[in-house]
Amino acid sequence: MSGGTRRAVVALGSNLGDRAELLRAAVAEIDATPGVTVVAASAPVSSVAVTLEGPDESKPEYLNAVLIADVDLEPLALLDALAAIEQQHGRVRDERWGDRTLDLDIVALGDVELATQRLTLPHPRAAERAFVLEPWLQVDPEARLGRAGRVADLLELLPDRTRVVPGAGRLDRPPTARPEPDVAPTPPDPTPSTPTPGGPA
Ligand code: A4P
Ligand code: MG
Repeated sequence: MSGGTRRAVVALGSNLGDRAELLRAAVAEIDATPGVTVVAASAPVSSVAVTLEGPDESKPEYLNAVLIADVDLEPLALLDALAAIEQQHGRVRDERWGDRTLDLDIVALGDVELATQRLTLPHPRAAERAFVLEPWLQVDPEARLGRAGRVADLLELLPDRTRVVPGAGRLDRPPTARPEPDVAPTPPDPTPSTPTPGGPA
């Protein structure tokens, strides 16, 4: 039985390697997954690593982002597809909440509620994490997290904030995209340049 198309919210995180490039590649690969179409992806935000002992500034900082996608897969099939993308990017699982090249979590999948060994939906820790809620609000200011309520209200309750990454654009836009210059480019010099005889070769 298929549940039809559902709107998914996926959280991306990386604190090892070329973090921005890893997030950008992951967005493209998720979009290329059969049955998944990315609708929007936030800009990356930066935050201190949260470990099982609490925030740890001695660990590499994280870049996090959130994407919204339309998904025609069952929940476990989406989890498997995301795990395969993590693996392709060298994800190693040796420590819970340990450093990682790429972490892809399903924050929510439509209004599915699940609590199995492999998958809990909505994600049980999303409401406590500014590094999930802030980028999510960027792409959906009206977002709601299941029974927990409005994401904007949940964020108000959190003490921590993420930092904007200077120069980082949204991950659903090409990295080379630049705003149009608002001054006309300088016209070429009207005097044609002639090679100087005997000048440097
Ligand atoms: N799993 C259950 N529910 C889900 C879900 N909704 N989405 C299971 C994805 N996976 C889900 O995850 C362990 C298992 O959770 C998976 O095999 C899957 O079956 P994992 O990615 O192997 O390990 P993990 O990420 O270390 O564990 P966990 O408990 O999922 O960690 P979190 O809660 O994702 O936290 N600090 C900052 N600043 N930024 C971060 O992104 N991330 C974490 C990981 C810790 N600290 C961080 C960040
Ligand atoms: Mg994970």
